[in-house]
Amino acid sequence: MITFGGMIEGFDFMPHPMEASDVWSDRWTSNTGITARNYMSVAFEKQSLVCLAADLPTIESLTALVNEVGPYIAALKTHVDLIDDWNAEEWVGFCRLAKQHNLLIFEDRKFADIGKISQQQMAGLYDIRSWADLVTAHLISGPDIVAGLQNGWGDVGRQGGVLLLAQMSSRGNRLTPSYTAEVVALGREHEGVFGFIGNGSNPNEIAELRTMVGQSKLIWTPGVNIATGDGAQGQRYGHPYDAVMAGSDCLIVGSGIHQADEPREAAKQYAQHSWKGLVERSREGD
Ligand code: 5BU
Repeated sequence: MITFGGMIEGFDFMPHPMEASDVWSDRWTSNTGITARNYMSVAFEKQSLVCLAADLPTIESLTALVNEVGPYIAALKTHVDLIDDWNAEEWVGFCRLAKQHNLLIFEDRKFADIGKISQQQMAGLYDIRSWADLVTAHLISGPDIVAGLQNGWGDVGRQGGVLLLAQMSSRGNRLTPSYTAEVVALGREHEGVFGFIGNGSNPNEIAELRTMVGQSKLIWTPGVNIATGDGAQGQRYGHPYDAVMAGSDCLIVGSGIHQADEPREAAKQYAQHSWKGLVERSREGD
């Protein structure tokens, strides 16, 4: 049930549900794992289903961006290997800052190797297992990759969640519908998998993926921008509201925010579209 309650600046056109379960509906009751619940709680508190794809080249620029948009996003997605001045010491400080903003940290590493090597790759120079709350993986090498990644977190006494790539947003990708179905069939049954990556540029594909996935896992979608259509180098974009209405639980937005003239205003807008979609979706009983 949606209960009318407090309102925050910028969201006064929407009533504020009292409990996360009001707005997440079956997704909340069907997902009791720590990563899914943490994400849904933070998204509820911030009224934002936005994950910032923070694809900037220096720790200083990343820090400034997170300070600017932190209140309007629920998660922070990184590609550690594109940061020119990455170093362990400053990275620890940056992750602390992300936690001060109550953000889940997501390394979009797209692991793809055999289980044992994936476990070792969670360590290494970047030591992803020590700071990432979630990571992406392809299932191309078979199901043991999920156990390998979970063992990686286990090696440092942490817990985390894996998002399997079931679809991609880029033009001409090779993740065919039959491959998507196989990924979903396996991932649905796996405790270490808390969700799937879907193609945010195409609401029909998201809806098909949602039908396959059911309620018990989340769908996170890159390829989202208020300016829909083709992006740079084969990227494609769909609208944030449409993606949520089609069944996406998290909008991964990069250039729509970090290349905007006013990143803070842009983040706020994406948050509003996403929250409006979630509230309307819950009213429709989805
Ligand atoms: P953009 O600037 O909003 O296009 O950034 C998209 C981000 O999402 C970028 O970090 C990609 O690595 C990431 N991404 C994607 O665009 N498409 C996919 O299918 C997957 C990840 Br998986």
